[in-house]
Amino acid sequence: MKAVVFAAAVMTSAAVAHAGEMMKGMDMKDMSPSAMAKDAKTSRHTAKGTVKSIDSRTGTVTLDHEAVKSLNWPAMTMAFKVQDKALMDKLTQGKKVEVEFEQRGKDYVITGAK
Ligand SMILES: [Cu+2]
Repeated sequence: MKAVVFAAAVMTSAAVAHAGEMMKGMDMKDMSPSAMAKDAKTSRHTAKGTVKSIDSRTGTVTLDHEAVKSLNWPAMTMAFKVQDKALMDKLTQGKKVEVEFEQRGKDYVITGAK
């Protein structure tokens, strides 16, 4: 019983560490070559996910999103910039959304949501 609880705890912390890695991966280090090539030009992507938190001061939202095939991203939780305030207002905490986003430099910017 103890061993099972321990294993579950290890798995949970590993998952958290992995999420952290994925966030760093956003800085291009861990991206596969094909994903990097796609990132070189501005292209649009869509992601389905749930709004986890909103920071209106920095204009970012954190999404728990499903895999994004066009970027070779696995499902993860990460922060996105939001293009403008009107769009920001559509993103409420806990809402399930489908967002359209694009890469601008190091940022991923949400340009549309439904
Ligand atoms: Cu992501």
